[in-house]
Parts: sequence; C-alpha cells; structure tokens
Amino acid sequence: PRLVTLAAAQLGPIQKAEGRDVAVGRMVRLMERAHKRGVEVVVFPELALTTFFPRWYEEDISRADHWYEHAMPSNETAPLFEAARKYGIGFHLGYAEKTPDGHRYNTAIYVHPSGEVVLKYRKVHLPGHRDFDPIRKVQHLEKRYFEVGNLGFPVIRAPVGGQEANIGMMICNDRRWPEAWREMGLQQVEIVMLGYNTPSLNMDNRGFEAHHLRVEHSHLSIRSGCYQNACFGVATAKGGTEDGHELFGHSIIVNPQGEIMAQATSWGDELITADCDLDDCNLGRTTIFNFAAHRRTEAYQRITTQ
Ligand code: CDT
Repeated sequence: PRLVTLAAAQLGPIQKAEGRDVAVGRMVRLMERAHKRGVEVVVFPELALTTFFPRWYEEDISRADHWYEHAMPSNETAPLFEAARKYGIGFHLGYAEKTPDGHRYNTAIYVHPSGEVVLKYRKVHLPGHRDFDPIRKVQHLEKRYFEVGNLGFPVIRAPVGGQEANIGMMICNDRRWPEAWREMGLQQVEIVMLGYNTPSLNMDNRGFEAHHLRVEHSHLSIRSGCYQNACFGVATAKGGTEDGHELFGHSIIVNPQGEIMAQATSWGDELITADCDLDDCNLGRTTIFNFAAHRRTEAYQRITTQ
C-alpha cells in the first residue's frame, strides 16, 4: 500500500472587515491539529485569506487591489510556511494573485513542507459576470476580478507525505466540468486538491433552483470526477455566513470508487481526515477506465471544437 493521510481544512466565514492575520491564525491552528492527527497534507479553501470578495462590486478595479496577494509568501502568509516546516505538513492554499505585470488570477498552490511551491494552478472556469448585474440578489464578479487561468491543468509527480504521488488542482466551479477532471485523469492524477466557496442559495434570480440540490450537485460532481478518473479528491469549502451571505460548507474527501470517506458536519473551522491508499487508483485505471484501451477519441471531436 501507498498510504498517505490527507485532510480538508474547512474554514468558517471570514468577514470583509477581518485582516489576513485572522484567517492565517485560524489556518495555523488547523495545521497544529492536523499534525496531532498524523496528517501529511492539508487542503485549504479557494480564496482562503479573505472574504469571498467577488460578491462586492468595485467600479475601479484598482480599488480592489487590497484583496490580492502581490507576493507568496509575504509577511502575512509566512506563518503558514513556518507551520508547514515545523509540522512536516504540505499544504494547498487558494488565494487571489496579482502578478508583477498586473495580471489577476484566482490561484492555488501546493507547498511542500520545505516551503517550496511545487505546483501552481490558475482557475479556468470563472463563473458569474463582469459587470454589475441589477437582476442578481448578490453579485458574483469573478469574470471582473480574474483572467482565465493560463496554466492549463498541470499534474506533477511530487512528494506527498511519505509517498510520491501525481497531484493536480482545480478551483471551485472547475469541479462541475468533466473536461477539467479528464484533463487531469489523462495525466494519471492520483490526488485532486480543490477549494470552493459556494453560496447556499442561487443568487442569479433568473429561475428556480431547489435549494436542497446545491450540496447534492457539488458532491455529485466531485464523486463522479473521482470515480471516472480513478483518483482521490480533497474538496474543501469555506462555510457559514460571510458578510451576511451563507456558504454551504460540506467539505468532503472522496476515494477512486466515488465514495465519500469523510465529510464536514459544521459550517466552521473543521478538519476532516482520511487515510488514503494511492494504490486504490489502480483498479479503475487498469479496468473500466483504462483510457488507452477504451477511450474513443475519434468520436469526441465536438469537445474541443465547440
Ligand atoms: N467560487 C465559485 O466558483 N463558486 C461557484 C458558484 C456558482 S454561482 C455563480 C460554484 O460553482 O460553486
């Protein structure tokens, strides 16, 4: 067996007025708890350092600059890197990135306990809209605040705890797109790390969506992505009432059979863990999802041309 202990480190709400020090302090405490429970990797949510700011409209985008990280690590995020070193834990962090040449991305990194950033991903599927939308009850301005990620869906072989594993990342809305999973499945991904911020209610106000299906659709997407690509998924939410708006939490860890191994039950800071045998990826990928044997690419032309 190739055992590795993974954790989803769910965060409760982060209010607009709270500084990064508050979130980072909470994350360091979760890493301390993770260490006590033998965890080797923790996955934090999307945009883990601040409130989910794309709900707030800024006409002049430069006035939103304070939501972005201009360096990683920085003075404010250094305690995460120190905790990683101290506890020997790798971590996945989602944050808003502003590059030196002025590009903005919704980004995630995987950091080795040594402090090295071994993998970076920039969100490809940006939901929502670019301009203020008067029909919506709450804005979702990801298309305003971020450019489409320009790194594709990279998968690399990296040290994960005591093992080497093929790791990849996606961010929130990406999990609903089978193409994102398959891009990584085709690279033999074994662990997909993903963070999300998903409102409990559909704020689009353009049609009825049954509220009880919101969590269902999230879990359905992650479970099928893991099953159909024979990989583990660690899906970590920010949950609870943030700036008056509810995010649904329900973080999960899923195995290559599509089963939920662990699930958060609170909407606060909560660590869920699972002992994962990476060899469990072999069954699917050598049988029903042996891509080389069974995929029929000649029948899939529309997927990349439309
Ligand atoms: N953060 C993020 O991508 N959230 C979306 C909400 C969709 S509603 C615009 C999600 O897919 O969960």
